[in-house]
Amino acid sequence: MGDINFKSIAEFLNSAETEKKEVTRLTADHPELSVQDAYRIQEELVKIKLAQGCKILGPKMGLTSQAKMKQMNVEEPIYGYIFDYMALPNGGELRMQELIHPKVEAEIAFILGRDIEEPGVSGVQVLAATEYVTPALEIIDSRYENFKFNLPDVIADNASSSRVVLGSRLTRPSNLELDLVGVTLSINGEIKALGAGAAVLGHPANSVAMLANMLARKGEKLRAGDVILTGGVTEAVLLTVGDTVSAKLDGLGEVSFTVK
Ligand code: OOG
Ligand code: MG
Repeated sequence: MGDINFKSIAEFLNSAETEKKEVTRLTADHPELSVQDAYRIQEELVKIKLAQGCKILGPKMGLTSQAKMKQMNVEEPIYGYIFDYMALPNGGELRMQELIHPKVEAEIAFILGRDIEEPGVSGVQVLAATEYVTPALEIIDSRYENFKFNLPDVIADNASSSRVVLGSRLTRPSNLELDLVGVTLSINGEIKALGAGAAVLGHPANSVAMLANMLARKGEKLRAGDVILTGGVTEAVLLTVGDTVSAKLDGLGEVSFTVK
């Protein structure tokens, strides 16, 4: 797209995040915005954050389950980046006043033991490169009005990344069947959503494989130590002040936070 400055759009989206102000989705004024343009904007956004001293914890996948794709009305997995300032301690507090209209989703996170750079990598190869898996609660907070967007909008907005809480227990993936791991997401003790690892592209390792392949096309790779969110197993749930949120994942443990 000729008349658009990727960097200034990235600055616009970054200010929406820091000022906690929702903005009109980009495709309302620029319906021609492509997925490729959107990733260029995301790259500029990442550069802005890195220049501000933020560190990347790892890339993440989004919209990898039918539940999420249906809820957001977007039909393709995407990736974004999780930064150090987004991490909250397990059992910690999320401050509502720092965010716009946050939602929570339960995920399985992978921690890599070595780099993955070979193109066409499979889920089996991903598992061999994975040191640990751990439960995660991702707090997403689209910068767009009413949490509504098209595919290029959400890509440019760093896949709605906002906060993340990782579980305290790390488990080696070797003896687990991650597709069969049952997941419940509860708020104030009431189950709001539930599912199994298989909801994520048949097996969460497939999500990491898809990510590796998407990055390989850009000449990038997954690195040892990267913490990778594989995408919400179920639909995301809107948060309210006073909520105590917890996810339980069979064999992996529990993760929680409260909303202040
Ligand atoms: C996009 C982010 C999706 C996931 O796990 O599916 C995501 C959104 O739903 O706003 O993080
Ligand atoms: Mg997510």
